[in-house]
Amino acid sequence: MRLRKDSIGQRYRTASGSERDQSATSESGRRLSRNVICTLGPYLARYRSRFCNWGRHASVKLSLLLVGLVFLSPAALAQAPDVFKIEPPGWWANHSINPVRVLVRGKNFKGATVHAIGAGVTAGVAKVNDAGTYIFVDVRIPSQLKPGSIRLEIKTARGSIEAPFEIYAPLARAGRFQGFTSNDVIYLIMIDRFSDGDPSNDDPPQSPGMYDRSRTRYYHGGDFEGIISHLPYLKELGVTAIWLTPWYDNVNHLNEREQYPDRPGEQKRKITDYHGYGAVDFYGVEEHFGSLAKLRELVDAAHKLGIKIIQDQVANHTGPYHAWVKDPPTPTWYNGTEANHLANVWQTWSVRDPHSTPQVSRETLEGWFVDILPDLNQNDPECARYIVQNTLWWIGVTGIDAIRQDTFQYVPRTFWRQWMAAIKREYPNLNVVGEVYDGDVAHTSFFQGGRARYDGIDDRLDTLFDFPLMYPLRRAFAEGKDIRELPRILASDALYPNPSVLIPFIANHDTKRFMNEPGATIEGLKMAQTLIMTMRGTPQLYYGDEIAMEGGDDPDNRRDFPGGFPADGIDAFHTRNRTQDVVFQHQKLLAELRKELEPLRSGNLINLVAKEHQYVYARNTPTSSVLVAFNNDAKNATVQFDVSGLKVPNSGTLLDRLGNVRSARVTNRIVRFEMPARTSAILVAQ
Ligand SMILES: [Ca+2]
Ligand SMILES: [Ca+2]
Ligand SMILES: [Ca+2]
Repeated sequence: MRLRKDSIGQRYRTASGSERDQSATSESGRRLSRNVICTLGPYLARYRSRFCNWGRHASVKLSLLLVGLVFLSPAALAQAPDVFKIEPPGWWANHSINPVRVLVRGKNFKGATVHAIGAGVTAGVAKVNDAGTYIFVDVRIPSQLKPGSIRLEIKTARGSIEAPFEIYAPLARAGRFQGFTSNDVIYLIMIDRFSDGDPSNDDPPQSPGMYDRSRTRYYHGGDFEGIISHLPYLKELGVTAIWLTPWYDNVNHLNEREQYPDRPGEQKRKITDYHGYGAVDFYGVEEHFGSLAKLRELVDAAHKLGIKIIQDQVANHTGPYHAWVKDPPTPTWYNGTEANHLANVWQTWSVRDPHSTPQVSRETLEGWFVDILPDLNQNDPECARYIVQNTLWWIGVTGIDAIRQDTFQYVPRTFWRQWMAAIKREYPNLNVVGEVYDGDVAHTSFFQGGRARYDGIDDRLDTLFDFPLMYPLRRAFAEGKDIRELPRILASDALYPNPSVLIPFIANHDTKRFMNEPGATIEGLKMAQTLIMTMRGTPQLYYGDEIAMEGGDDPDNRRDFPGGFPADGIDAFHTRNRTQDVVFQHQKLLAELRKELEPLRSGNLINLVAKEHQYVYARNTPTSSVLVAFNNDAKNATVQFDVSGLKVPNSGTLLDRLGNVRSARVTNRIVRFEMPARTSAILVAQ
């Protein structure tokens, strides 16, 4: 057994890195069998501290183990059970999931029984896989059990071994597990590319040679510490929630399976999984980013400033180097095997097509991404349960507020229904946004929960990113095309069970930067910012857009934030050039106005003017209205419309809080004003 406690004592992980577990442990087995007498000393020394920690029974257990070892032959010892990993490594009393289903990975488990040692905890019947490398066992935790360490004893005819299991102290609920609302402004951070606050983890000892800032697909050093130190910057910008790209432990060596050119036109080369979407340990934290303790520090520090944290979770697939790929816990854990699987064909419409068949949608639901990423089979009840518990574990140990779920449409909605129900049962306020990367409202809206679809399934998903709005937003404000595409898309809002919670955005880590669109200008970017910050739902910003960062397709859209990497000698967090500051100040002002003006957060949306280059809508509560106007033309425009039915005076003057419209007079319910070329306005009653 090669488990050790991490720095905060909340969990255990393998000493050598999960992807090397098996080779490392077979070495341990060989060492043990070669010479019992020679290896007994160091073997026991390795475990002494654990035995000492286990209290008054420790000396008895140590004696039993000694007796066992002395009379076992080396061959028998080699066949004794060994434990590599316990998932989850702990759980809570009084949790909505009890018993918790524990997955033990190791070897020589054939015929094993599991016995829980400690304070009334009980272990159910052990289910062992054919290879004897996994045990599934239910661990039931009595409701009044105090936090602390217990042990799971795994016994076979060849020997026994004990593995630690933690009973966690639950985090206080106040100020945690909050969910985001339309009062929030979300900011997406790609952890590796935002700020390097701790150079000591840039080239970690367990994963050397993956740090090189000159390579677009290597680690660049960004980490939790860098985010902690820039929380005040985000606060100043008006951010109230941060979506962090995945922090799961990714593989500790170069990824040879996925090879891409560093830059377009160059030769393919090995890459790193700096982006975090190739988990090899769903209970681990990527060491380039920091530790679980540092992550918890980040969540707490953000909460202190009134900033929520959104975890990026991936339930569709693992990285190609996950230990499960060579040795799956069940025969159907993945959809197919490394040697024999479907490739994903991206026929996403087939998943919602009432005329489709399971055979047709299979390639989309079960195919491996880029033919490489092993596709988890959520129809396997053990796999489904693993994912559900893993989600609840992260929420419970970190205190996060919401989840962004990756590749949502590639997983059976029957699973999402079960997963969402489990989340809401334990954390009713926590919400989930799903990634359905598609510009068609008829398609995206199908995946929002709240309504059973033709197949009788309501997947219960809270909300979605507004991809359908992103495309026309870019065409209008970057390319200068017909702005009426925006109200035309919004006209389809009724297809969503709840459009008022959607997440409008300009860009994310999978799109090119707005400034790289043909025709993009600072004026266009500012109008796009005005739109998402005054639109229904919760706006989401992409790191660096507030200073007009440029970048083409992935990975060029993930450049290092200027200022996050001290060696660069620039610091756009504090010192911006004129252009950067114009965009930053506009974004900041929009956040202030959104905070101040309730209609922008919770009002209904009424379209008032839709012309080729001008667009005006109102956001209305029962007591007040805010008018948002755009002139997307290259020349000034006169805008005029009727304000009947809005909460604005029938006569008087409206004030543009963005300062672009000089005088907007209302006369006999008609408002009329001049708008300068390529500007937006937020008009309120004086
Ligand atoms: Ca670092
Ligand atoms: Ca790693
Ligand atoms: Ca899938």
